[in-house]
Amino acid sequence: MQNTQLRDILRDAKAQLDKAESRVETDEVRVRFLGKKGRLTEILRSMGSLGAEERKRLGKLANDARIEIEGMLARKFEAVKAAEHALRFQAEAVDVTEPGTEFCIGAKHPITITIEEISRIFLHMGFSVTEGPEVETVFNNFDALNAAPNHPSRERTDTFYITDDTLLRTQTSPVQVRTLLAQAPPIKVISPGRCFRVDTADATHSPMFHQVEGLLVDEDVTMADLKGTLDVFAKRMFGAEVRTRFRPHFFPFTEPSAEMDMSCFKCGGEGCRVCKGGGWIEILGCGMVHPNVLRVGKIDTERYTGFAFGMGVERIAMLRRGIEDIRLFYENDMRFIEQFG
Ligand code: 2NM
Repeated sequence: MQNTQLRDILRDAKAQLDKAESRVETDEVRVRFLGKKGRLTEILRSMGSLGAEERKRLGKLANDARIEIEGMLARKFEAVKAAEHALRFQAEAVDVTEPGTEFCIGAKHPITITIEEISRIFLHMGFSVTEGPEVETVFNNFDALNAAPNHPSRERTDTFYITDDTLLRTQTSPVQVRTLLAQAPPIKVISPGRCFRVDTADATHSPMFHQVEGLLVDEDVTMADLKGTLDVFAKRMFGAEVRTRFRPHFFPFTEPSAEMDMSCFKCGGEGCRVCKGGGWIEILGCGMVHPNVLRVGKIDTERYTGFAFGMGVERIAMLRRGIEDIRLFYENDMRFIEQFG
């Protein structure tokens, strides 16, 4: 009778193992047959009541069955383990020959690069860099800079007002007004930053743009210091071979005032596309600080004089890098931005 039982057990164990699909299911089969309450264990336990002969014979058969089931379990265990691994390897497979996903680490904006290049040159000549707010008072932006009460640049058609006496600065010179109010001579600063003017954007205009302005106040400062400083700047920025010239101009905050041209860095002054045939390129405005401006900072105008200058960063960047449209700086097309990093 136990003979047939053992055969059934072996057949069932084999059938159940054939169906098992995982290590967990395989182990469940082991428990059902070889566990404490397993079918084969029950048989071995029930043999206590048999006679010695019978127990010996059945004991051997049951033991053979146990060994066979253990063997099947071990083989099945290896098989499902291999199958599980194969599945997992397939799911986690990495094609190491595939090109990596490109990731963007960013690049400095060409305006940032240009501001850094300009600043470096003036830092080498002993200037400090000062910054100030983009929202300014009408006083700092216009009154302190000697702009007449009816000066056209004050109009709402030219300047972004926030209230009657606050605005978006139209130049960075209010930073220098702040410096004049806060410090005593000698003063030697440059102020890079954003400026805003009501303007329709085209290839050369943007309502938001950048300037670097400079201010130097000390005893015995003359127009010769201004010319020497700005000539060195032009040569360091555009090449040692460029020459500079100063043309009379007018600004409310300087007297006398001038615009500085440099000989074309492309054609050397022969006349080409870059200089529009003239051989000279205008790069900045400058002048000797108007006494009215110095007096805002309570500076003794008998003892001190100063020079100041201002340049458009976009214009310098466009000239140096052959960029033809100012709007490219503000479209944030990475194909443009990445070319300068
Ligand atoms: C320019 C041209 C000439 C200028 C003047 C001052 C200040 F505050 F000292 F009076 N800062 N910058 C200045 C002078 C700016 O830009 C074309």
